[in-house]
Amino acid sequence: EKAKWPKETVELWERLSKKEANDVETVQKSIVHHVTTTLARAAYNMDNFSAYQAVALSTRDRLISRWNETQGQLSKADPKRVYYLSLEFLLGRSMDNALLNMGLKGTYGKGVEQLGFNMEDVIESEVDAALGNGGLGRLAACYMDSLATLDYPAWGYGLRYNYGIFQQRIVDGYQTEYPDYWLNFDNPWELPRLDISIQISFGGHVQSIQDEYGVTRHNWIPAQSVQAIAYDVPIPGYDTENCNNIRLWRSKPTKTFDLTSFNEGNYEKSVEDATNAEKITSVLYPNDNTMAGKELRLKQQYFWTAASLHDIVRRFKKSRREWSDFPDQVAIQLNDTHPTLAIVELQRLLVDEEMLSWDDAWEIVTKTFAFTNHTVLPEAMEKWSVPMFEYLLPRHLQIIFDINLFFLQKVEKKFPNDRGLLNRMSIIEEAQPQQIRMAHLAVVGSHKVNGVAALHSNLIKTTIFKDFVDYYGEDKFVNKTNGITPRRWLHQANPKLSKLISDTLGSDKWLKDLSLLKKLTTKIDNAEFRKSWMAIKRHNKVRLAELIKIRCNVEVSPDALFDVQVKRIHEYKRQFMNILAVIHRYRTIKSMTASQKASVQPRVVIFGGKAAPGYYIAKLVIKLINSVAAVVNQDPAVGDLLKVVFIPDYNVSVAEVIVPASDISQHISTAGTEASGTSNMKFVLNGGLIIGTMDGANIEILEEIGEENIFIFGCLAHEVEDLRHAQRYRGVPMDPALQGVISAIEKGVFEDPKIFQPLISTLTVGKDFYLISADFASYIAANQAVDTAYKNQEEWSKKSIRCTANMGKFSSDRSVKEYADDIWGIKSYPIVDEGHM
Ligand code: NBX
Repeated sequence: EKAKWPKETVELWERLSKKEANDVETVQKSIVHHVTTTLARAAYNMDNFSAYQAVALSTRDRLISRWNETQGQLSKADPKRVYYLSLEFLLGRSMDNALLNMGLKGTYGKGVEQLGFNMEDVIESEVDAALGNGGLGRLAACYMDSLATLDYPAWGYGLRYNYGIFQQRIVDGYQTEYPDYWLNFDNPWELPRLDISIQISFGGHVQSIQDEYGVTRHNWIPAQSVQAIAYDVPIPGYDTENCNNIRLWRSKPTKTFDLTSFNEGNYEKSVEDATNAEKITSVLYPNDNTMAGKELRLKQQYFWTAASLHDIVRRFKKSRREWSDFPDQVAIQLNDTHPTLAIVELQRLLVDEEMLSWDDAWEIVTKTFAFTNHTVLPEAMEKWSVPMFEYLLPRHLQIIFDINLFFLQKVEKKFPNDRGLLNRMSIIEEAQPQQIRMAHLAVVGSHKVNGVAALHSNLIKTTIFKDFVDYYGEDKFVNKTNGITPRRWLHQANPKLSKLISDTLGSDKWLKDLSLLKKLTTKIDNAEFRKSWMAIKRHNKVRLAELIKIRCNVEVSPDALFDVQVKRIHEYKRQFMNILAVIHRYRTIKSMTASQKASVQPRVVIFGGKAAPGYYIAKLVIKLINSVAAVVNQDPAVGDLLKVVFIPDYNVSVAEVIVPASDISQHISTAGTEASGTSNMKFVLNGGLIIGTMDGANIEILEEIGEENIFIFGCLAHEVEDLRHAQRYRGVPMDPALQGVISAIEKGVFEDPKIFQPLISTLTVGKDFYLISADFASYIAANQAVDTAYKNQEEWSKKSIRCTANMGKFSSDRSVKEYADDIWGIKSYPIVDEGHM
């Protein structure tokens, strides 16, 4: 196109599209420009929020240049790309992260301060992008940061929900939910692509006809359709010009569709249909690790996978390659079973629309997809009822039945005469009504299946996917231990520690090669260094104490041991066991003489996390924590020896304050239930010790940091089954200490005991599914070991440094490299800095 232009025009464009300079004045000019034009404000009429908006707009300009340059160069080179399909991207705030990754934080900081604003306050004005529930969504965000930082050609695909995860407030000790309308003030971190609109259809019926060669062709005649509109979120890498993209889809009514009803004279119906179209991307489902089975959720999943695949296929077609080259150009990663319909949709596009043979199409499909499993909990396994599915996606249902038929025929060939096996492996569960097992479909349609920590990857091979391992062989099932981005979780969240590390190691290279932290080990015996290390922890604790004062109106001493459990509230994560142990601690202190009390290690127990709105037992746990806090915090017999707080509305930006301030954090799931956990990695990276069970990634953290630096307790995964059996059939009595705690609750020490009866019932002998009683004694002992260890601050500081020093493995850079090499077959593609805007 450039070639058509006269030389002068080309030169003019080149001259005017030179990249902006990185000096303070240039930055300030751009900020002021946005204040006076985009925001239409006067300089003296500004608050922190409008300052934030202006800085954000200026940051966004630079992001867009990098995004354009990266996408332009990648379009030309057209290397193999990975597409990460995730219904959740829990990004949190963007501005601080973008400035740090682009190396512009210092310049912007200076510029903003000179303009009369405090950079931290400006940063704090940003609302979180909370388009996720917990670990799964945050993992997607960490992986996007690593993919960009490592210069991998990668796009994320997700949904642009109008409402993210609900806001949690505590009213009378109970969780109450409020809508998170995060788009109230325009979102500067997205680029609406109103020109990119894809029609997505639902319902109707299938027409089967013979073509001229006598082959039966299936034609889906849908009943309705909506539009998918693209919104692009730029993801800048750290210390690179590469800037990747997350494309989020928004649903809109189609114009033609409105008109049909309208012309039929049914104005009301046409407006109703339009509203229904917008509903699809209205709200994020707030359940984690449970399956709700709602029709709207299925609509979300199809809307998103169909739009994404259409986009991916369109991009592939531009290169005019053979269809058989598709898996050499495209890798698609399924983040849990939520995007599994993409497998069916690609098969449908290839067979029905591109006229490939079934077998050729299926080979392409299975070479393209890979699937990550995040849980073994049965209640989390996605299943869709066949009648509901057929109503929404009739042609896709036929294809699923065909996939299943051909698959079971092969299983039958390999393992003849085993009806039980066929029943177990079938994609269709023979229930009333029949159910589609999405995990089976995902395994059958993918070339690799991975778990998210070593233990978990082994567990899925021996439990939920055992038959599939027997059929496909071991090689299809691999482990990819989760990781976290050190850019957000250390450099951004803990700037003082980041600086100390860079000063000590002589560079900030460790931020791109986390194994370099190992060198900190040489500083462990340096008292001066340990002092600086602990001073930073104390600074971070003061900051958290301020947040606790503001959010909970409780004063806590930064000299006490800060004990943290923050994560989604779930029975398997055992926050209940934690608060029961806190009650035990409270009762112990109450029974002490003054001189005994003098040797108690003061502790602040900090909880945070959301419960799914319909999860009654989890919500009662929150109520119990708050009831215990109310009693303990005002008991003069306890004073500063024990404080309990529940920090409301835990989210990514609150985590950024909590994680660097923790002395000990709790990762105490029943062995075999937490697939990996990722906050365990965040805490240890920040020099916080952990107490935990032999579950998920705790095991690998232990291997890296050494057993003397972690507090492990409780039964092992392989013991769980026997323990449950013994409980149920041999009536093992409740642990006596636990019995004492339960009696205290039942006596009404913490509000009306009737409230907590359903919670206590979960501990009834034979019904304690999560083995709180079985693990209770060892849990109490481990907590005592923590107290004892903490009293020796010199030794503790050595443990703390050793923790951070040995966390190299848990960078998401390592995880993403493993995916790239072993699953996706993609190479990094650093873009060339041509000095363009
Ligand atoms: O994924 C979490 C696991 O529980 C963690 O152990 C693991 O570390 C993390 C990342 O691999 N799973 C999770 O967060 N699941 C969900 O949030 C979820 C959301 C919706 C849904 C099912 C699960 N339908």
